[in-house]
Amino acid sequence: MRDSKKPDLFDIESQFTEDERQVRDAVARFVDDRILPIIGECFENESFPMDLVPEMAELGLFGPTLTDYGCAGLNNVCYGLIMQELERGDSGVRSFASVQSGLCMYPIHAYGTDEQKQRWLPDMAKGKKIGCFGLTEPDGGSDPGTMKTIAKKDGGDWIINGAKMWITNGSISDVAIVWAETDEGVRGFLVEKGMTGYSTRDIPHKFSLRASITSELFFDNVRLPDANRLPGAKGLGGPLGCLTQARYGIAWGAIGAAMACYQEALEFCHERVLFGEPLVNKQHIQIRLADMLRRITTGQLLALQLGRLKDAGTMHHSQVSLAKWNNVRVGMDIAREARDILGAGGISIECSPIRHMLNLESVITYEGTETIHQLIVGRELTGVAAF
Ligand code: TGC
Ligand code: FAD
Repeated sequence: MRDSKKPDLFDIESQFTEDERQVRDAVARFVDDRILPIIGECFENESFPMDLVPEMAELGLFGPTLTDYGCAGLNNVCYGLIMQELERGDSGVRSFASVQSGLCMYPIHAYGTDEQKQRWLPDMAKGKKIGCFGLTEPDGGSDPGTMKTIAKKDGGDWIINGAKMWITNGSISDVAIVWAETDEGVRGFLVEKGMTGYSTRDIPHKFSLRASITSELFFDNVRLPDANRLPGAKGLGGPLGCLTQARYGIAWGAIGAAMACYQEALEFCHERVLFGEPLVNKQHIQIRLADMLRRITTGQLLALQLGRLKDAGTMHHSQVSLAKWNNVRVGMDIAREARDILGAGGISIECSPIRHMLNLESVITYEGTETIHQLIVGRELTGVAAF
C-alpha cells in the first residue's frame, strides 16, 4: 500500500535504480539521525556543525560524481538525491557539500594539473581540506564579467588584488578557487589559507542560511606561483561551468526542503483538531496539501529528467536554469504555505518550515538569481541576451 505521507503519488520511486535508492537512503538516515536533531540549534546559534564533516566524508558526500582521487564516481541522479536529502535537512548543509563538490573539487578535477589534483582532491574527498569559491564581488554578483579582482603577471608569479563577497565557507577554507581578470581574460587561481595578503572576514547577522558560514575574502598583493593557476579554465566559461554543477544540485536540493515542509504540514493537519474535527477534513486544507504535492511532483520529475540528460551527456545549461528557477520557487512557496498552516507554532525554530523558508531566500539569490535564470531561458528561446 502506498504510504500517503511520502510525497510520491506518481511512483517516481520506480524510476530509480537500486544503487540510486541505496545512496539516497544512506544519506536520508544520516540526515534523520545526525542533522535533524541539532539543526534548529545550529540555525539559532549561527553555527555550522563542523564535527559532522568526517561522517559526511565517510558517506562519500564530497565530490561523489568525480572519478579517482578517492571519489566514488557515482552518476548524477545519485548526486541529485544526495543534495535532495541534505537539503531536506537544511540548505546550509547542502551548501557545504555543494560548494566543496561542485564549486571546488569539480574545477580542480576539470581544469587543474595532475599536481593540483593529487595535492587537493584526496584530502577534500576525506573532508580534511575545505574549499570555497570566490566569484561574487561587492559591486554586483549577477554580472561577474565585470569583476574588479585583478591578477597581474610578475615574472613566473601572479599578484592578485581585490575582494570577494558572500562566499560560503570562506573563513574555514584551506583553499579558495578565486576568479580574477587578467590581461588574457578571466582565470582561476588556488589561493591558499595563510598566504601573505590573503584574509577573510565572516558576514554576521544573516536571517537566512544561518547554519552556514558566509565570508568576505580580501586580496592585498597576494603573490602566487603559476602552479596555482587552473590551466584548463579560460574566460568566463570557467566559473560558469562550475555554476552549472552547483545549480544542478540546487534543483534537487530545493525539492528536499519542500518535502520536509509538506510532510510537517501534513502531520500537523492530521493532529490538529479545530471546529470539532482534524484539519485534514477541511476542503481548503486538502486543496493546499494537494497543491503542494502537485508542485513537488513536477519538481521531482524535472530534476530526474535533468539528471538523466546530464548522465547522457546531453544536458544544456539553460535546462539547469529552468530547473533551478522552478524548483527553488516551488520550495519557497511550499515553505511559506507550510509555515502558515502550522499557525503560530510555525514561527518557532521547533518547526522546520520557517527555517527552510528563510534559507530559501538565499537559495533563490545565489547561483544566479531567479531573474537571471528567467533571462537565461529567455535568451535560449529568443536568441536575444536581455540581461
Ligand atoms: P556569456 O556570454 O553568457 O558566457 C560567457 C561564456 O561562458 C559560457 N557559459 C557557460 N558555460 C558553462 N555553463 C554555463 N552555465 C554557462 N553560461 C555561459 C558561454 O558559452 C561563453 O563561452 P565563450 O566560450 O563563448 O566565451 O556571459 P555573460 O557575461 O553574458 O553572462 C551571462 C550570465 C548573466 C548568465 C552570467 O553572468 C551569470 O550566470 N550570472 C549569474 C552569476 C552567478 O550565478 N553567480 C553565482 C556565484 S557562486 C554562488 O552563488 C555560490 S552559492 C554556493 C552555495 O552556498 O551553495
Ligand atoms: P545583484 O547582482 O546586485 O542583483 C540585485 C537585483 O537585481 C536582483 O534582484 C537581481 O535579480 C536583479 N537583476 C540583476 N540583473 C538584472 C537584469 N539584467 N534585469 C533585471 N534585474 C536584474 N557567491 C560566490 O561567488 N561564492 C559563494 O560561495 C557564494 N555564496 C553565497 C552564500 C549566500 C548565503 C548568499 C546570499 C550569496 C552567496 N553568493 C556567493 C553570492 C551570490 O551568488 C550573489 O548574491 C548572486 O549572484 C546575486 O548577486 P548580488 O547579491 O550582488 O545581487
